[in-house]
Amino acid sequence: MSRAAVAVGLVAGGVVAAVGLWVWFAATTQPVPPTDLMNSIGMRFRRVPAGTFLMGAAPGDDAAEQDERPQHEVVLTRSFLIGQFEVTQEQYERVTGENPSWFRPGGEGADRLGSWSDTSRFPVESVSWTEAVAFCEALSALPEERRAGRRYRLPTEAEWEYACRAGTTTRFAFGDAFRPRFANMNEVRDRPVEVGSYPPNDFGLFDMHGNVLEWCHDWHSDTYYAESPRVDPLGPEQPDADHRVLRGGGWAFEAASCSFRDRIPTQLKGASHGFRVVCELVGPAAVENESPRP
Ligand SMILES: [Ca+2]
Repeated sequence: MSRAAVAVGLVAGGVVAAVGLWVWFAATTQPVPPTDLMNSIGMRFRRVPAGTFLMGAAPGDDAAEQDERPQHEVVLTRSFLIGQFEVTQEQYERVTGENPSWFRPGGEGADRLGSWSDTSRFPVESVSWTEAVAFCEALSALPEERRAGRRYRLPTEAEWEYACRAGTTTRFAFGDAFRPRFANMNEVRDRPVEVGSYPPNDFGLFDMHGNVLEWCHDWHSDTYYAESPRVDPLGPEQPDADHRVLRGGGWAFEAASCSFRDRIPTQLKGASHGFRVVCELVGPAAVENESPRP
């Protein structure tokens, strides 16, 4: 079925009418839920509400690793704006002047792109934790972003898992079993795809499961969950090693549940490693937009 036919079908079914503001993106992408903020380079954000959730693997999840246990209650006291999509190659290059991605025309993975000649909406990958943080700082320093009172950072691991679950308690945000139509992972494909090619979760976020793994702010520790603060945890102060957390699995990995944790050294990078960012409002923008604490 053509994209136009699908769009007509959706309209006829009342789906688009029901949500009013949904827009239609590029050829392979899904309808995009309403965006709460779009910044000066076109990055879209959703405001995720404050709330309480169970972080980590449920006791009966036999596939979970030890560092996903024990499952524990976490309270996030503030809402936050998180990217609806992984940072794209176009966005990364616009801010840094570089596109380090393996999967781009001229890149080492170009032979796997098939007929794709434009990877601008692929997630940027082959980015280290240090480079992801540098991107956040460079984006925050853009004149338009400074004027608007917007600062960027990586999500904390708790924010990431809360955003991924989107109120669900199953292993994946789409159920307890992996289903390939919901995420680019489990080695179904041999490369990343354009961001937003799979359905969003209930918070309107795309590709939390799969496509590329996403760097989080936190250091990794195998034992952190046994001692994590209940309120707004920021990860261990002392890591087991020079390891930061990556979440969500990727195209080259087995199906990764909401609680799955990966970690690698801060300077390491690969063709499965990308990120998304959180936007913080400061100054007058914060007063106008920040939700009250619960
Ligand atoms: Ca992802």
